[in-house]
Amino acid sequence: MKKSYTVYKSDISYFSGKLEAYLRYKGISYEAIECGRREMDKIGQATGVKKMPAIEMDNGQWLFDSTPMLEWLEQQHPEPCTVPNDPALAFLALLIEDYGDEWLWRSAMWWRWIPQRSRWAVGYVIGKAFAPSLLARPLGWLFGHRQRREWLWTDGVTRDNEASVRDMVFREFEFLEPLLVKQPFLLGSHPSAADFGYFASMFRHFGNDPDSAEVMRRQAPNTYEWLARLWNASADKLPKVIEWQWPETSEWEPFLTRIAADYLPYLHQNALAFQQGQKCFDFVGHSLSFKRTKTTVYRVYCRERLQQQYQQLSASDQGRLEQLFKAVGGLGSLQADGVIFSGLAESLMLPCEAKGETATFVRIRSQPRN
Ligand SMILES: N[C@@H](CCC(=O)N[C@@H](CS)C(=O)NCC(=O)O)C(=O)O
Repeated sequence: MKKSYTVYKSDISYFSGKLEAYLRYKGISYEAIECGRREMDKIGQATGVKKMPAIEMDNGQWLFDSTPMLEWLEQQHPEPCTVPNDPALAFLALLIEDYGDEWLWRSAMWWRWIPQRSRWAVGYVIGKAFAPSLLARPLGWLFGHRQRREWLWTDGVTRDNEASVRDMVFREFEFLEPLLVKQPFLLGSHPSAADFGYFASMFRHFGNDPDSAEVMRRQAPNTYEWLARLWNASADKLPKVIEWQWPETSEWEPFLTRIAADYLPYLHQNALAFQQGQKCFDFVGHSLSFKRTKTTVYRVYCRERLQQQYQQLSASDQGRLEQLFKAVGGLGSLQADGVIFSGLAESLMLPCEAKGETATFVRIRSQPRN
């Protein structure tokens, strides 16, 4: 029997892992289809964007892009809730989801595509999914080359800063390890949007690829355990009452600093570059800088969403967040220069009708980055 949701995904895909963990926790049944060339073409023709994951519904409508997808699904399937009922904490959960989605991507690309063992292993898996056996290895090789060029060497990563990009994951372990000893999920007793955002890089990349998975098993066993806990979480195994924690314990400080002094300034500088029509810009952050990093319209949309969510908060909730971030540099770069519109918001309103684009149109149209 056809399920109402057909999920197009891959078992090595960052955002597919995020979506599937969410669906599993919610107890939402779905039929999963592993993506190859045909499925990717189908997604592209239906949504206009050739990226996974995507969901085809039995009424012919489609969902795509994991963040608006989770938002839409949350409205349809509110229990168990994954967005805290405290509006300030809800904002924080969405901010962490976004940070996990976008900021950890670069380090995940480093760990997948730089160490030879991981590059060959994952390249082969991708090659097998997209080409006949004989061509799997050459295609995997080509894909690895494309990924390194697109997401590292032409995106601000150089021989000088690549060690810092590699080490981003260790900064996350320093944060996650003590936190996950104290509590099962990032914001307390139950999974929230923050967990799912973090899960994308941690499950299908860091916890999966040969080199980083071994590093995680040895250096971050609590994080490794959390991956399985979240993947296998369900409301009936958890306490009836959700206890959310306001993030004020000491391990949060370096993490909140990364958000306030690296990620939000990155989103701001990226949005300014977009507004000024620059294809790339020199990002300067607190712990990392990227010369000639690519301007990414999708991340202008991410900032626009966060700004709108922040503006909807009451003055007192905004005040609590300001207070939380005060010691680590404040939330100034979230608001700096006002809302810069990406022009993407309308196309990401879900669900969407199947667009019926031609495969050629989707192929020649440039892919949005993330
Ligand atoms: N913003 C999108 C990003 C989706 C995305 O980047 N998907 C990757 C796999 S994790 C993809 O399909 N890439 C196709 C490609 O690189 O050609 C989301 O949150 O779903």
